[in-house]
This record gives sequence, structure tokens and C-alpha cells, in this order.
Amino acid sequence: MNYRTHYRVLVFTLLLGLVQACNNTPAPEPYGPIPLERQLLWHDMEYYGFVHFNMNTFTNMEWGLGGESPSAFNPTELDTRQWVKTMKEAGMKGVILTAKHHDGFCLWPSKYTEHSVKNSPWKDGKGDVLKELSEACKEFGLKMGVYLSPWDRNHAQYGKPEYVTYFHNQLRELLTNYGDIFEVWFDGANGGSGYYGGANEVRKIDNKTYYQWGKAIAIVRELQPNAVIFGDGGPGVRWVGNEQGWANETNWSLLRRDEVHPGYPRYKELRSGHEDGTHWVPAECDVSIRPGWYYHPAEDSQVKSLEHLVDIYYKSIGRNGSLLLNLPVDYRGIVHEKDVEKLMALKEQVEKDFSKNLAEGLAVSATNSRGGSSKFDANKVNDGNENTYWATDDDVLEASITLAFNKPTEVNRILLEEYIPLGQRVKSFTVEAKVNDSWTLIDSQTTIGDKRILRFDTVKASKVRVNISAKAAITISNIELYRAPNLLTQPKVKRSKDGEVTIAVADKNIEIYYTTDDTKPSSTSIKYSKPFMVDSPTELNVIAYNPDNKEQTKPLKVNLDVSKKNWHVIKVSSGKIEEAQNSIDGDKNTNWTSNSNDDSPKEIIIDLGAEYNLKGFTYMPVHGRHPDGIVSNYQFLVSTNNKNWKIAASGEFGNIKNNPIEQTIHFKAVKGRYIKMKGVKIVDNDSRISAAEIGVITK
Ligand code: FUL
Repeated sequence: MNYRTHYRVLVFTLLLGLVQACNNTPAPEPYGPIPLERQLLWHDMEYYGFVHFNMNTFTNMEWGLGGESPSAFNPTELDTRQWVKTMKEAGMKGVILTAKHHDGFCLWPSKYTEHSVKNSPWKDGKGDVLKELSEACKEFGLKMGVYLSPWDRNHAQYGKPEYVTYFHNQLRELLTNYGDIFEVWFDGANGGSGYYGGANEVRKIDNKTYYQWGKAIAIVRELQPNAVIFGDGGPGVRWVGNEQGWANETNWSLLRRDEVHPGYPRYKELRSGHEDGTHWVPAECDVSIRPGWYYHPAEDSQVKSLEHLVDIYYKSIGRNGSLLLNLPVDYRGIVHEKDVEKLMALKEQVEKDFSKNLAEGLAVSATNSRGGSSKFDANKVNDGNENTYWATDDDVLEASITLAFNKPTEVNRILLEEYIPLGQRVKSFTVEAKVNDSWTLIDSQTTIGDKRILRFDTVKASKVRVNISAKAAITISNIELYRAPNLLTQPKVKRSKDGEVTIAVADKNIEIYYTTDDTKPSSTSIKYSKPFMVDSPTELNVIAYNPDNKEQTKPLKVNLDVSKKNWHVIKVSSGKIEEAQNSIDGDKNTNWTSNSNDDSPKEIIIDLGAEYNLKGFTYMPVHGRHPDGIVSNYQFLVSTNNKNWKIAASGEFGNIKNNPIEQTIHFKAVKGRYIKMKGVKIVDNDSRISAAEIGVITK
């Protein structure tokens, strides 16, 4: 070996030693509770569908009583392929179906009860919705989960030990006959009253002990070892403590699990988990795309808006939770077209927001890397591999990581992921951006967990720095940066009682333009900057406009009539006159509802404060979860003196029960200062009359 060769061998050996030393740097020890394998699989699910479809779909209920006849279950176009295909296209990875809800009706032909599809007219009693769903899931590559309500208002022996055996037997059936199940959903509701085989009484049980949860869990473990169990306190996945689809910003995947039980009274804690939790029990955020879990035709006009769904996305998936979005399959047996439309809009928006990861390929540096090793260095956060991670030394609990752009770049989203197989460690962090050579604080936050996404105002940054403080060595597997486009949505127009018009859009970077002279609005029309007054009849035409790409919404036309400034409700059939003013306050979300069981004529009288040439009226019915007192047949009367009344119009609001949107009725012009609306017939023969908003047409 000559000198040169010797030198080469020496260098090679030294380098090899160095590489080995680096690769030998041990990974951090797990810290605190860590996820099980099945929980890690569940974390990958992230976004999946809930389907509430069962007896309630046909009885228009949310909680059936249990005495419903199986003959009511009769979907005409049941198509589980349509459900699953829709979900797949929407970006969902699984679906959980209400196999049995609180009313006890079973969507599969359980051999333990007659209260199931086998006694329904659907497919002559030969159908099995679970089977059809499992086949569709296989075809489209989605995972399947089951919702089995512990509470059963149909079962005669509910409350006795026999029912618990029945419940466990049904669980076995569901977990044996339909292939792999990724999640078993146990609801916490236990209302009490029910049909119970005809007893029609209230039955109370102890939620903690009655269902023999230990046995139920053992059945799941035996038959579906990869399935996670959802419940208020898990054990696999926890409820997030609200049904609106959001977690708190601080969200630990940890829980003092043994303290939490179904019906846990301090359920609001579930929104954050327990920092000192004893087990890994991550949060699942459940929410329906409509107000109700089940399909109600009256909610066809209340599918959540795109901006609401986007917000839910960021407040669930973006806050270390999963998103379980419910689609109330309708009585035809398919996902309603309005829901499909919104689902796809959400999918498109999410794709737009995360279309280009600006962190890809950037140079990354950190103030500390474990053992100085390349195995745990800063570049692991943008190497596209979720199994590698940047880690710090065990005694370095505070460190910064910096991503440097090649040139100043616009950014408004950051996505961070901890390497959770080793536990959840980060307790606080800040994000800074270097703008024009100085560092600006973008946000100051607490937990990260499996995934955290922050939205912030667009900055043109040359660098982005994250400063982290953790409870044990920091382990970050992924950092992504995005420049999401402005969110372009239909403007919302409101007008106060005084006549002040406010126009709002979801994203403050979107501009609003309008006209008041019946012309088509464009980006050269009047630019909306603050609320303005409209006193006399005006046709308002509005668009929202994205200055970044010059896209705009379709013009929205709003007919504004005389303002209600001097209006007063002066008489109502019953109820407080002050509350009745809600029907003329310009706010469609407040209402007046008369007293129940009131026999007096159902009417409301309004003084318009001045005489007008009246040509019609508008009636906005109440449209919340309990739309009581909606007028279906009306009489509209006009008077100049509040004594002699003239019927200006009478008739029926077509389909108002199922479609409670604003009604507009025109009539032959008549002069008057006082108006009276009478409810001649009320939806469902309710004893009340109600109105969210009443208006007149003078133009
Ligand atoms: C609740 C139930 O009572 C609702 O009906 C619905 O199933 C929802 C997802 O969980 O607690």
C-alpha cells in the first residue's frame, strides 16, 4: 500500500466511523403515553364520512321512540355505491354507518330481533344495508366502521341483563359478517323514555356499568384487532366534546382515560384532552353537513356553507383531530345532490389551499440536532418521508428550526407534524417570518400533535422560523408551507331595522362591489367599504371579487324595500309584545313564536308608522332545529286606521314545511299603514304561530 492509498483508506475509515457514529445516535425514548398500532392506522384516516340513515330517515325524526313499524323503512333508490363513490371523490378515506340508532331498528337482518330490514318492504325483506356498504367500500377502497347504539328504545328487555347479552350478540354479528372494520362507534346518549316492547315507560341504567363495557371491548379485540373504539372517553378514540366539528387550539391526544365514561359531565374537557393523560386517546370531531344528523327535507336549504366547512376543516384536522363529517342519506337512499355539491366544493378548496408545498426543497437549519447526527437533522422535516424526523438532544427542550426561501415568497399557511409514535411532546411554539430583513411574530400557539395547521395573513418572507418548547426532546417529522388563495364565496347581505345595509364575505382579502341602479355589478362598480343606509325601495346587486386572480362570484340580487325604522308590532295573539318585535328586526335568525295551546286567532298586527301603497308582503318562516308555528295558509290584511281591514291576499305557501325559505306574495296595490298577518292553517296543526321576519313590498 503506497502512501496515497494508505491515506485514502484512512479517510474512508474515518468517514465510515463518522457516518456510523451518526447513524448510531439513539432515537429518543418514548415520552408519556404513546399510540398503539391500530391508533396510528386511525390517525392516517384523518377525514371520513358518517352516515345517519335508518328508521328516522322515514319518520322525519332525530330520535325515534322505538315503536316504529319496520314497514316504514322503504328506500326507493338505495345505492351504497353512490355514497361511497361520493365520499371517495370528496377525499374521504372511510365511512361509519348507523347500523342501529337509539330506536333499535337494524339495517342488517340480525338473527336476534325481528325489528330490522328483514321485516321491511325494502327488497322484500331480503336486503342487508351493511352488506351492500361493505361491498361498495371494497370496490372503492374505503374503510368501513359501524355505529351501534347501546341505548335501544325498541327492546323489551332494555334495562335488564338480557338486553346486554343481546347488545353483545349484535356486536359480534356486525364484527363477523362484514369484513374489516376500522372503527366501532358507541354513542353516549341514554335518554330514558321509550317504547320498550310496548311498555312505553322511562328506563334508567347506569352508563358506567350496565353495558359491561369490559366484555364489549373484548369482543371488538377478539374479532377486529385493528378497530379503534370510539366513545366519550375512548378507549381508542375520544369524542371532542361538541357536535360542531371543532377541537380546541390546545389539543392533547392524551386522556386520564379511567376518569372519563359515557355521559361524562365535564365533557368540555374533551375539547383539549388532558395534558397529564394516562393513555393515548386522540380526538375525533363529528359534525353534520346539515343542522340534523338525519335527513329532513326542511333542511335542504340549510346545508353548511363552503366557508363554514372550510373553517371546520381547519379547526378539526388542523387542530390535531380527525374530521367525521355526517351525510344524512335521504329517503330515496342516496346522498342528496345539495350535500354532494358542498362536499365537492370543500374538496376543491382544500386542494387549492394545499396545492403547492413551498417548503419542498428548502434549506433547513436548526439550533440543535440530536447527537449532531444527520439521522435527526433539520432536513428531515421536508424530506417527504413521515418516518424520518428532526430531533433534539434529550436535554434540549427548546430549539428553533428555520426554513430559508431562495427569494422572498408569499406564505399564509404552515403545517406541522410531531413524530407521534414517540408521544406528544410540544407544549408551545411560535412562528416567525423574516420580512424585509426583520423577524415578525406570526402566531404563538400551544400543542402540535399528529397535525397542526395555522392560517395567517399572507406575508412575503425570506425565511420562516418555528421556535418550539417541549416536555421532552423535540421530534418533528414534517413542516409544510403554503400560499392559499383568497376564499371567494357569495357575499351575505344584512339590513338592520333602521335600514343600514352590511355586506360580508368570509375572507377579508376579497373585495365587494355593488350597484343600486339595476345595472350589472363589476369590479368598476361601487366598492363596499362600510355599512350604508337604504331607506327607500332599492334593488341591490352585489359581487365578491378576488383581486389576486380577478375571479368573481355570480351577481347576487337583493330587493330592499322601505326600511322598518318606524315599524312596531302592536298586537299579537299571545306571547310578549317585546319578543314579537323580533319579526321586524331585520334579523332572520331571531323570531317570534306565540304561546302553545293558545286558542285565540293566530295573528300579528304591525304599524308601519306611515301610509304606503302596498303591493305585496314577505314572510320568512322560522328555520332552526324546532321550526314550530310555521304558517302554511295565510290571510294578509291591510288597514289605514287599525279598525277597518281589507283582505289584500290569502292563500297557501306551497311546500313551506319542507322548504322553509322566504315567501314573497304580490297583490293588487292597496293603501295602508297597518298590516295584519293571520295564520289560517299552521304546519302540523301546531297551536302556535311564528315568524322570523315579515316585510312589505311597495315597489
Ligand atoms: C348523538 C346521538 O344522540 C345523535 O342522534 C347522533 O347519532 C350523534 C352522532 O350522536 O349523541
